[in-house]
Amino acid sequence: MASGDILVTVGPGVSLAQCSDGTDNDADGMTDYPADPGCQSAQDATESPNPALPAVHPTFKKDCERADT
Ligand SMILES: [Ca+2]
Ligand SMILES: [Ca+2]
Repeated sequence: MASGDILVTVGPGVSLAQCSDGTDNDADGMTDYPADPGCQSAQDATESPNPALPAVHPTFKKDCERADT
């Protein structure tokens, strides 16, 4: 890396928020706030849901399979 290369300097201790960096950081097909539901604001540090949302309840699925037999 060239010594003159500087990435993004926002301020001391502040990095560019994933929800405003123009990249689909968590690869869910949606990029940045407000398109990505994981972003609570454009300043949200991550695109991942916070807290993570359980997609399917394991116990619920087990109940369905049991009802099927
Ligand atoms: Ca992003
Ligand atoms: Ca995303």
